[in-house]
Amino acid sequence: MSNLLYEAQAFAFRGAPRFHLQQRIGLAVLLLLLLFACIPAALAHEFKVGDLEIEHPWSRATPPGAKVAGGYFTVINKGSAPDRLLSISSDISDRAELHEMGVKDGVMTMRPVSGGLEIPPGGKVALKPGAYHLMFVGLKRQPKQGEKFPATLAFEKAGSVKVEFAVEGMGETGAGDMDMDHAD
Ligand SMILES: [Cu+2]
Repeated sequence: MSNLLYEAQAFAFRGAPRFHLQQRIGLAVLLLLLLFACIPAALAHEFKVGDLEIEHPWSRATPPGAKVAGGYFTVINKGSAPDRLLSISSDISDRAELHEMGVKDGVMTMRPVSGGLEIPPGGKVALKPGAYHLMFVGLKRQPKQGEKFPATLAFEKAGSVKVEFAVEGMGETGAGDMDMDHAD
């Protein structure tokens, strides 16, 4: 028997197997954590048009009878001129509006953005719960968790681009961001 094997065996008989088991469980937990950490990245999707990148458009499942659903994504402008998000359309609703949140007299309100949403050159604008967001108004059906629905975004300079909104769970707030109910 080689010295190495003998040593390994001796080590094993001194309670090493238990240590190894714990190590293995630790490793399994770590791998699971890594796997879960990778899931959002795997679900992330992006679209390009001109100098713009549209990252991870997502919406939220709605309860039966709901008339509106939110829409969120990030636009990155890699160009040297500002662009503007002018309009959004989708078969899922009668229309889509661009909203912004604000506080008026201590009350959180949202109002339509007029004149489009500027995307500064070399910058990005995030549409997310509690901030700028899309609102699909007059839902023709309820978006279901796990599906994707198509929409078209129209930009002033870059033109139109078809994207897909990934529908997430009803409670999804988007990476822990503040959430608001839309009661309109
Ligand atoms: Cu809104």
